[in-house]
Amino acid sequence: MQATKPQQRTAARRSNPPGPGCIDLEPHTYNADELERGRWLFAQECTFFKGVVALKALPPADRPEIAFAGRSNVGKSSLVNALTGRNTLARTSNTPGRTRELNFFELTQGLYLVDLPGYGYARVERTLAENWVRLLKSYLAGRPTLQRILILVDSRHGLKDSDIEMMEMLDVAAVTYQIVLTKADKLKAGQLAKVLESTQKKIARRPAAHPQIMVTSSEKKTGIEELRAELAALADWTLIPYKAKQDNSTD
Ligand SMILES: Nc1nc2c(ncn2[C@@H]2O[C@H](COP(=O)(O)OP(=O)(O)OP(=O)(O)O)[C@@H](O)[C@H]2O)c(=O)[nH]1
Ligand SMILES: [Mg+2]
Repeated sequence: MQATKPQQRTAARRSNPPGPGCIDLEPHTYNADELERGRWLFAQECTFFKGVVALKALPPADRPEIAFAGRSNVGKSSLVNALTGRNTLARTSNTPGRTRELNFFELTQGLYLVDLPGYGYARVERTLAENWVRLLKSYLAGRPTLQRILILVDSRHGLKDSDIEMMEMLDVAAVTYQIVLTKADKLKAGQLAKVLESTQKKIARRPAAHPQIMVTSSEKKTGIEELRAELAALADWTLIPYKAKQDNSTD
């Protein structure tokens, strides 16, 4: 399992002020190179690669993956679209239960984004929901190239029991997960700060939780730049034809 070491990565940023899209107990921001890599990477071609309904159909584990998990309707597919700047890449819907497969999107050759079916939604047929949860758990706990799982949480509702259950499973499997609060446009700043603080408290002692919580709105594009920078650090840059911008200043 390739769990990253979030504490080490965060420590390097501790002296910086907070950026607009992320609020952290240990404030930090992203430097120009991190932001530029994020912008560049997510501006590259991103295509639907495969929809998977059984573990045996997973693509070869040959590059890093980032999975988008969370309860039904929290905005997983919308976030994949906002990050990649495409409105219709991943299918979104008002009706919970829209995404029914593990949808693999290929972002250049260096990264898979995996849009997952939601969990914890009572109206989805029970046997179907049980199958999804079984598939999700086996995939999330056993995929060697899974660099990080984003657990999306609707900022109006905060963490629910099904999120806690997912985190407990990932703590045991030692797979790093990071909380992303979604639909931030639906709350006032004060309400958002409260949800953030209570969520921080709830993840503080969890061994596999990334300490930094991202705050996003796919609708207003809040926090998207920062999340791109955060995720770009997980790509395999040896597989990506990237040339850093030259600094031509002559000071
Ligand atoms: N206001 C607002 N609405 C959003 C945002 N993100 C998603 N939504 C809406 O929330 C609904 C669900 O979005 P999806 O992206 O389909 O959610 P999902 O988590 O992929 O849902 P499932 O695939 O069913 O699990 C849609 O009506 C979206 O338009 C956001 O940032 N702000
Ligand atoms: Mg979806």
